[in-house]
Amino acid sequence: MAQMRVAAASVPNDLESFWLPFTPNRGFKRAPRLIVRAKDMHYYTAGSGGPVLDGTAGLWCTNAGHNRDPIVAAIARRAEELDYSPAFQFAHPAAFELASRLAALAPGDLNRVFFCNSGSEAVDTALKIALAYHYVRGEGTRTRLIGRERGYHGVGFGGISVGGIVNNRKFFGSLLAGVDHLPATYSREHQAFTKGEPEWGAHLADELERLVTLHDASSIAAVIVEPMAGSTGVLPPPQGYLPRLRAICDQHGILLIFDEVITGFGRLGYAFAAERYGVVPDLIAFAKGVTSGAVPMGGVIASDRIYETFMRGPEHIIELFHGYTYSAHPLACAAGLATLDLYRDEKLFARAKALEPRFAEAAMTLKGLPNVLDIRTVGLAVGIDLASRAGAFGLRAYEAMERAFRDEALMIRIAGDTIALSPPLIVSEAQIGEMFEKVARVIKAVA
Ligand code: PXG
Repeated sequence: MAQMRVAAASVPNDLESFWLPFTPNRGFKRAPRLIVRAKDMHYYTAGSGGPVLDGTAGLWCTNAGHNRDPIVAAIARRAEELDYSPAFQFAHPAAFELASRLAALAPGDLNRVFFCNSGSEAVDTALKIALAYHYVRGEGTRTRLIGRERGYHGVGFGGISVGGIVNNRKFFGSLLAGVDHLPATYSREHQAFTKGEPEWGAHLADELERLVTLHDASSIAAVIVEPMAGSTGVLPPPQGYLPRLRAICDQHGILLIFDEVITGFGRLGYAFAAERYGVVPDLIAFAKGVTSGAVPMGGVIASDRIYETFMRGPEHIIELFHGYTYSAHPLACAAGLATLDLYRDEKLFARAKALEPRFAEAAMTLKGLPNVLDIRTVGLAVGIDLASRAGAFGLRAYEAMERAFRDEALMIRIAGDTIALSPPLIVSEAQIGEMFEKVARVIKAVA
């Protein structure tokens, strides 16, 4: 059949063949939302409609805005001069340059950068480095990985195993063995309508002590958390929670991994959330904002101590049996360098920090609208919980996303019945106002 279609004079260009990721395919194909180009804060659709305001920086990634000229030019130049060079046993100069720039942005002794192509790969890379680190230093019994309920760490088997989202786990068999989870840090009862880090909840870090008592530290390799849980609805860490987690990890020789795939590159007003919270993890997973979404790239920043632990044995032997064909791809490195230049030259992280109070204030104007159960803000991110329609979890927010796109020319993200906004860091104060006015109308429309 496939052969016949290929041989046919004309292959139909319809919507059937593309199986969309994390999308209800039938609904989409009945009424597609097609984007054909983008610039700065806006998308443009296939029809004659006007610009659509990007309320979400793509999928939390276009932090410098869309199609920025210096990034586009850097990618074009690199495509002409070096399409590809092997990632194993060979390298190209821009990979070293980007790694140095990232090491300079990262806190403490996080100076060693391993490249991959997505957040999911970054997470699996970080977990594998943690396991291998203990192995090479002679503590191979440390194999257990600890994640957190409501955590999102991508869709690889490592990531869904340490992740805490039931729909990302339940279809996929037995997952990784030897994983446990900390409780989520969110409590509506104690935290509703908080701007920034809630006061309640630091004690939940002590649950790690309980897991250490249960499993023994000698079996635990690493703990992985998002400093701010993004995908499950913007859950900022309680005040003091992350330092406590760090202290408990130190006490028991457990590595601390921050998944900064969303929080990295200015979302919380700093290069990394680690800086905002004054906590230096052992490994940072990053992706998304490193290229402002323009070319897929991810990676892990490891401490000097971890890197140096691997640098032993005969010098012709590979120290870490891990890597991807497209690790440090030339186009991604070019995009990354141009993106970091933009962040620096336009002071976009500081801009996000300066806009945070205005953004939080505008978000809180939604309080009191029909079905709004909670609003959480941190940096340039907000989660807005809506009450579910009876017997139809997720339907109200789905309708809100549809209406926002079609009636208000605004792109929003949804998770269950939570709306999430996380605009590019170039957003203006006027656009922040516009965004929340549009969301207010949408929330009323789906009441
Ligand atoms: N870790 C975190 C913290 C993430 O948020 C990943 C890993 C995986 O990245 P990749 O590049 O493999 O997708 C993510 C991705 C949403 C949304 O709507 C969030 C993500 C991706 C798509 C949508 O919140 N996060």
